[in-house]
Amino acid sequence: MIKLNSRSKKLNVVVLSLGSNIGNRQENLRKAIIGLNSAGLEILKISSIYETEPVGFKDQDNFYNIILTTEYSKEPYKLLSEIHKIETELGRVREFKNSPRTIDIDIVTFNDQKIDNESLIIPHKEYMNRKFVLIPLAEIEPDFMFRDNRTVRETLDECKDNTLVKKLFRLDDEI
Ligand code: PH2
Ligand code: MG
Ligand code: MG
Repeated sequence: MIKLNSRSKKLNVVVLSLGSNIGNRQENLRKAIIGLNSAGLEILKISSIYETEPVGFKDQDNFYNIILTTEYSKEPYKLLSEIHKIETELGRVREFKNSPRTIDIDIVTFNDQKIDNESLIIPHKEYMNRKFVLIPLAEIEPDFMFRDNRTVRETLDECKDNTLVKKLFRLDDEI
């Protein structure tokens, strides 16, 4: 009997968007990445950190946002429950829609899967309208193709969001 190594498992490519606008934003992002890695996600690429103006509810502090590309061997709902655990551990309290948060981890895409129900929508409904998602993703994977057959670069070219998204620095050395 040949023992297959774990690399032979089917791996899903998952794009994640992380944001923080309470407390030590850089530290919150760093801890979230470590949490995701401990939960079984293999981190492929990490964008720079971007300081971004809030989209939606405006009366809150600027965010730090980052994009990760990852590989994951389990199913989307398992990932969602791992994400909720990490968000809770990092002190996230859900007050109202788009309220300030220590950490928010959103699944942007999960392979080319489409899921649409109460607890989980994939791809993320708003990715095409958010420069804080598209600019960091374009930094690391400009030719990545969404389900609609448009690349990140093309989606960004057509995005009408005009909030400020300012590149700061890379986290890699600190993880
Ligand atoms: N997240 C939101 C709503 N608005 N704005 C910025 N700049 N960054 C975010 O991560 C963000 C937001 C909902 O999750
Ligand atoms: Mg979000
Ligand atoms: Mg979220």
